[in-house]
Formats: sequence, structure tokens, C-alpha cells
Amino acid sequence: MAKNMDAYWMPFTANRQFKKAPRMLAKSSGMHYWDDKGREILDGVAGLWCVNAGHARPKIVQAIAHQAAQLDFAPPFQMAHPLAFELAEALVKITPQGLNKVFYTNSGSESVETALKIAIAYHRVRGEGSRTRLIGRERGYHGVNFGGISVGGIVANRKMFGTLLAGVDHIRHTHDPVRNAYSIGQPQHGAELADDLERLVALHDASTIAAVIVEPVAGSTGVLLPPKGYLERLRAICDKHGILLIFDEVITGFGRTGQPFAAQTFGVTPDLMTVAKGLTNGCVPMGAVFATDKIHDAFMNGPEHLIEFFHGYTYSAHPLACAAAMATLETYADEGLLTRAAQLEGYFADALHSLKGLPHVIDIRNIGLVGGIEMSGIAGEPAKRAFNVFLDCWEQGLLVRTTGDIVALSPPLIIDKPQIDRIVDMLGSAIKRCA
Ligand code: PXG
Repeated sequence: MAKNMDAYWMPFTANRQFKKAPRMLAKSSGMHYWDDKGREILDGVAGLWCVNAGHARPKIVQAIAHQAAQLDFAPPFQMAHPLAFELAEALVKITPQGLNKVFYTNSGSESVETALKIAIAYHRVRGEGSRTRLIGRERGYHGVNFGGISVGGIVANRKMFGTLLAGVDHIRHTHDPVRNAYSIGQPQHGAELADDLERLVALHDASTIAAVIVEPVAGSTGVLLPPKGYLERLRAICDKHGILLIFDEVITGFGRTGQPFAAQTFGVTPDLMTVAKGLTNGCVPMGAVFATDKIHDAFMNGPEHLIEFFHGYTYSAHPLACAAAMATLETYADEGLLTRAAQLEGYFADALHSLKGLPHVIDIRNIGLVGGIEMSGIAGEPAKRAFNVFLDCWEQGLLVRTTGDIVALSPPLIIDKPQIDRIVDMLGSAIKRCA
């Protein structure tokens, strides 16, 4: 236990509650954490949707240690190191067709800011500088920086922070429990919600709109799946109006939905794609934006000695992150992890949906190795019921995530069937106890 807990102001945390009853992690390996008292905790959320290959994987650990001794830092502006290029080549082998260019960042939030800036600048370099408007979606989560919370649609993340970016609008979210509750995989109803983009085109005119950003599966807001046909329709409307489509795959990237990327699972290819988390198995902070050749090439004009895109971070393509990402991709390939969620999807879905009928459970949603269990809230105390379930799971030795009154599951992709059963058993008994 830390001696003094005053100085650390914790992110996205109920600080006072935490400091009264701390939950401290001390060690991790494979599917498990251990707390500071030596208790084993089964990881139901891959840390925070990121440790897709499980914890402390040898190749990754060794790669980071080796790299730290070999080349600790390399300035990324007007300089480089070979691993940055090798990693980009390795990445574009698994990205959806056409997304062949990689811009490195250090987090999902930075990937989002980067993608939004690329979109606006792209239209400008090709002579359509009037396209500056950004469209997000209600309930969307795109990180915590100003661009991301502007296109995002989670009210608690927005309301405290003033007027945000100008020129942003939102299409409607796709959550429709009346028609779609307890869907297994993609819900049947709601493709027509994509037409909401036509409403915004009618209001603002396409000539003012740069891009639309959505999560293929909305994660942070509580696991909302795209209705069948929805993403296809969004793609078609973007094409019709010359609007770029950005998929935020920070959560869905690197195998979560059964293919390397959700774009492949759903058969819809965006123009820009943001990733982070599973890129390095969560071991070193790193994010990236994937862009089409067409977008990248539009910037490659003007005098050759001039910088084409005035954007980047001191730690873009950090050697330790590149080493971790290379070893992560190798581990994914060695063990077939980027498609393993597709094999386990049926078993995971059955296990999860067995919780139907438990007290206060009002919906269960799933795809690949992502699950959401929605509960009705305690009257006048939103988010309390799910938080109680979270605490009960922790006491039993299971880590889950909650948002509002929704419990989210996203275990490491190395999970086996008995571990799926254990997660669902512990979660079920927590739900009953918290009824
Ligand atoms: N986009 C998406 C879709 C995300 O899920 C980010 C961007 C931002 O990434 P960084 O690396 O800047 O945090 C995320 C992050 C949760 C939860 O409980 C999810 C995230 C972060 C914190 C909590 O669901 N996702």
C-alpha cells in the first residue's frame, strides 16, 4: 500500500471513494492481475480494452528491454530510426485494403486529433478549403482532447469544458432497446439511422463538411453495435457527398471483433482509421492513424524541402513503442489472436446471454469478445447499481468495466472457455447480490 495517497489526482476516478478503499494492482501475467495483497484477479477487460494478447508476454517484454538499451529515443522530426518503417510496413499488411499509410501518435486521443486535422487539411490541399465541419455521433467516445470531446457525444465528458470546437454537429446514436434488446451480434433494426447524415447535409451543405467520425462498435458508452446495413449506408452517403469517413478503432482494432479490424468484420472500409491500445498490447503508449494513399498523396506536393503536414508529437514513433508494437504483432500472428475472437464468439455469446432474466438486467449485447450488460438504474442514483456490481466483482477476483449502469467485458483474446464461464459466474452472482 502506498504510504501517502494525497498527491496523485487520479483520472476518470472517484478519487475520494478510491482513496478510502484502494484497489491496487501489483503484478500481471497472462489472463490475471494480482493485487497488493497477493489476491488473483481474472482480467475481464484486457486492462482497459488494450492487453489483447494477455499480460507480460515474453516477446514483448524482451523487445522493450532490448530496445531501451539499444536506442532509447530518436527525434521523429526530420529524423527517424529503421523500426518505425518496419512497423509501418508490418501494419499495412493487416489493415483494410487501401489504408496503406501510417501516422504515429501516443494515444487514442491523439490519434483522433490527428485524424480530424488530416481530414480538414486534406480538403484544403486539394482546393476545397470550405470543408471544415466535423460530424460525430451522439454517445460517441473519441478520447478527451478538445477535438475528440467536440465530436464525441457523452455529455459528462463535454458539459464542463465550455464551447468546444466550433462547426461540429452530431448524427443520432443507434441504441434502440425497444426494437433490438438482447440481439446476438448486430441488431436487425436501425440501418436507416445512417440517413441522419443526409439531414445534416441538408442543413449545412456537403461543401462545408470535412468528415464523419464514428466508432464501428461504440465501446465506452456501453457497447453499442452497428445495426445491420448501417455502416454500409453511412459509407454510401459519405461517398455521395465527398465526405471522409473516419472509423475510430481504438477499442475494436487488433482482433477484438474477430478480424484484425472492425472495418473487416463489417466489410466497410473508412478513409481514415484511428488505433491505439492493442497496437502495443497496452505495454507502451502508442497510437496511429491509417490513411489511404489518396489522402496521403494529396499532401505530397509543393517544394520537396518543405514540411507537408505541420503536425506530430515528440514521442511519435518512439523506439520503445515501435519495439513493443513489432513484438505484439508477432505474438498476435504466432497465436492466431487477431481472428481468435471469431472462434470464441458463439461460446462467449451463449455464456453472456445466460445472464438474461437476472434482476434488473434489461439488455445484453455482444460481438467478437466484447460484451455489454445493461441494467436498470437505482431510482435517483444513476450508475450506482453497475458500480456496486463492479465492486462486488473486484471482491470476488474479477475485473470488469462499467459505464453508467452498463457492465462492459472485453477480455484478453487468449481467454479459454473455462475462464469465460468463470467471468460469467462471478458477474452473475454479483448482479444477484446487488439486486
Ligand atoms: N477513441 C476510442 C473509441 C476509445 O475507446 C479513445 C479514443 C481515447 O484513447 P486514449 O488512449 O487517449 O485513452 C478511446 C479510449 C472505457 C474506457 O471504460 C475506454 C477508453 C478510455 C477509458 C475508458 O470504456 N477508450
